[in-house]
Amino acid sequence: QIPKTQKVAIVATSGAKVHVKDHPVKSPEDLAPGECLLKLHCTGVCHTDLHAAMGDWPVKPKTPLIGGHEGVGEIVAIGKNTPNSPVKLGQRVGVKWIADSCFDCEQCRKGHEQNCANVKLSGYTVDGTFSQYLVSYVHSVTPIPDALESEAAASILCAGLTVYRALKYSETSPGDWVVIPGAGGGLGHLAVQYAKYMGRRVIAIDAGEEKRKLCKALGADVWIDFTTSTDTVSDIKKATGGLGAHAAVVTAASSSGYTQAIDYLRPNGRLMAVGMPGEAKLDASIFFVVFKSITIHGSYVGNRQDAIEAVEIAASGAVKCHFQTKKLSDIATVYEELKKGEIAGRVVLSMD
Ligand code: 8ID
Ligand code: ZN
Repeated sequence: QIPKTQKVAIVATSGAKVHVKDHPVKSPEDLAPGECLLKLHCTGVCHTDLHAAMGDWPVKPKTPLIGGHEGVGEIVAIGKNTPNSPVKLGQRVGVKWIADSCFDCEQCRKGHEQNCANVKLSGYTVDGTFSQYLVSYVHSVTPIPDALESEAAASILCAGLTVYRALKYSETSPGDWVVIPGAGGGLGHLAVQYAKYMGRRVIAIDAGEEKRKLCKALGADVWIDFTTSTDTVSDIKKATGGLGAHAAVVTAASSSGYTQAIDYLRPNGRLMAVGMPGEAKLDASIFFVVFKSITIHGSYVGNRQDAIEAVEIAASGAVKCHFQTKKLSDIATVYEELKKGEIAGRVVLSMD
């Protein structure tokens, strides 16, 4: 009962308006070994999908493009002659940004699947989850535990996984202070929760009453509104006994989220660069990076193991995505709201 056509949200060329249209479903007979066909339940909308639709990153996406990389669905077919599939027909699985990688190159062998030269990126170099049916890869999908509903799992597959890994490599300890610029957004609100789960103290930075309430409800110790604070560095110094924060996990989608991080970090602090404005340069004092022994660490999504760990923490109930559910046909409005920074938490699109 797999249909021949489906609804997808597609951009014809970079910067064109996203629209919903009919699109063929790949026939199960045509799946290559290692491929599987998913019937998607839902997908999150990440700010990266907006970058992809606009084509505003230096590495360009394919066009026409079906975006999306936070999908959850059920396996309805597996390619013939697929050896050793770790997932079964009927199983619920998630699709993340790393759609698939070769697993045999140096980067893959070291667990850096993100940096595989032959990586496939969901909703960027291959079509993504803004579709009812999707071709995915049995060795790269993430199994979703029964305790986690599809809508609650969706945004863990990019936003959750990404901030979980950034915190994991932040070299902070329980009790340490972590600053999160962008804390009210999709990645940021999950970063607040993973950080609290790991016993860190959190300084949440974002704008507006709705995001303040959300961050405080999720356990942020300190809130700073970047639109009204007159001196973020001194606010952070004050909150941390004059010493500065141990790490910053910057999830803001603009370069302004990176401003002053070197100033508010304490010596040996880590700047975890996560937010990806397309054109901006990192403006950091070389002198103080050296003088304060600061580490700048680019943290790019995560590998299969990071995904499983992030999902398991969510399944335990310790981290919950705060989301509104909308329909695939609402996607153009969701992009407009993301552009204006109006979404506290995430939007998840239902495919039914
Ligand atoms: O692997 C990665 N590194 C990765 C993975 C997924 C997403 C990186 N990203 C990137 C996205 O491409 C995007 O550039 O992270 C960025 C944030 O994605 P998002 O969380 O999906 O975006 P959002 O929901 O719009 O949240 C961004 C928040 O940043 C705030 C906004 O108010 C919003 O709440 N913000 C901005 I814009 N400027 C800020 C500033 N100067 C700021 N918050 C504090 N200070
Ligand atoms: Zn994403």
